[in-house]
Amino acid sequence: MKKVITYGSFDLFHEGHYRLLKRAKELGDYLIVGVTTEQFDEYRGKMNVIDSLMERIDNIKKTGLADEIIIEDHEGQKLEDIQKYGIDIFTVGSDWKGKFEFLKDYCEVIYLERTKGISSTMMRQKNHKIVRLGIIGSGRIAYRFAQEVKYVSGVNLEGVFNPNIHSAKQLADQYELKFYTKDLEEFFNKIDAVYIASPHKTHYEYIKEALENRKHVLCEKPMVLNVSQAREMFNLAQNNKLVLLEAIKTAYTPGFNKLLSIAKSGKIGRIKDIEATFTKLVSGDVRELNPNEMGGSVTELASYPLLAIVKLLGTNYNNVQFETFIDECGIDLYTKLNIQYNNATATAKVGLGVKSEGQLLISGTQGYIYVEAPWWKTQHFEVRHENLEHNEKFFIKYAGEGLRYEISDFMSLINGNDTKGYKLLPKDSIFISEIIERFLKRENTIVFPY
Ligand code: C2G
Repeated sequence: MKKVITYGSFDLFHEGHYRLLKRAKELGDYLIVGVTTEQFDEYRGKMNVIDSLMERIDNIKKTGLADEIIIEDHEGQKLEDIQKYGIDIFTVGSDWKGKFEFLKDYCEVIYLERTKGISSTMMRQKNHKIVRLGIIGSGRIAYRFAQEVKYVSGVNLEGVFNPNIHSAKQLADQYELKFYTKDLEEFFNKIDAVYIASPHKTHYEYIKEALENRKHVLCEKPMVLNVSQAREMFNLAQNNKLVLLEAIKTAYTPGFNKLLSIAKSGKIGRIKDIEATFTKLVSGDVRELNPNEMGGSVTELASYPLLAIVKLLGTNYNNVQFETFIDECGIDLYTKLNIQYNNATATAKVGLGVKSEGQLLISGTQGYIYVEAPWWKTQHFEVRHENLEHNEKFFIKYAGEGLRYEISDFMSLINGNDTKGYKLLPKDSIFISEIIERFLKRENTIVFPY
């Protein structure tokens, strides 16, 4: 008797799952299906699972395809099960291609082609629609994003748009997407929501088109480069009851949100000063240094430090000054943004041509918080006091590329689970666009030659 095993969350059970199980069953005589527990999904960074474990097990039972159903609740269980049950074949969808090679020493490993796209009939769950997501752009971040989407339940990456159709095709082929196109109308007709990962000077137009086509939008930072466009887009989204979120991934991570709650809890007294640094040395003919692409340290990197400042001190600042080093093309290669509030001050330091310590320091009247580099991936931070015995350390998981958290929150907002995203509010994004705009206008700016 040939025994086959496969695993999954099988959340919001749909045709893609059914087809996988059917083909898995046909590989042998006896099929065991492992269903992940909430704890294991949490551990492996699978987000936004809606159905309970029991519902997900029942949905498998109803197919009549499983000869046995087990639960998967820990790392390494697959190998144990293969030996425990005398498995001949391990199978899983092709989105996991290459991830289970280590099992080949114990059984045959078969990756079955994943069902592309979400057809309307794929809905077994009435109360939750699986969101059909599209990507605009096919650069580096789009690849990282496509990799992270599979860790979020309730969403399927359907296709990619790029005026450069070859670039779109490359990404679609690598992630086995249902379509790729350079026709924006065709693109919008096939999706419910869009992730905009195009060069930032094109963001405004794409956001506008998407909202006017009634699509929810998650847009890479910096979302737009001036306040009026930011306000206009958030109003357009709100008037159409659509979600518009700026994709500053740090804002949605568990670590950063833990940091904010500790910093605001009074543990370090009243916050008086913030210093947030993000530098990344680049050179050559790259987008970050291209004046035509609105490159420069502030437009490329300032969203992160400004996120920390606005989430800790708010949007009601009094003034901002800039000290910046400009190269011969007018690109800022190192900039300090000094922001004054009524009773606190903050400095953001960003650089593409100067290297510094990528730390976040939150200074208070009773102590301070030190977040080591890369603070924007917030995995470890320390609360430090005058009396060292009171110091505390915090460690929080940061899964994969850290993009699944923003994707998960985006889905929750679309499905209406969250009343309003609190992790990154429109007013926060508007604040960031205002500071960037004031820098681009060189207000209150001292310029140094690089
Ligand atoms: N699947 C598919 N087509 C889809 C969606 C999913 O073939 N459109 C397959 C997946 O490749 C997987 C199975 O259906 O083999 C279950 O999918 P998920 O519930 O998303 O499970 P997953 O998170 O991929 O976990 O230990 C668990 C395994 O790693 C799979």
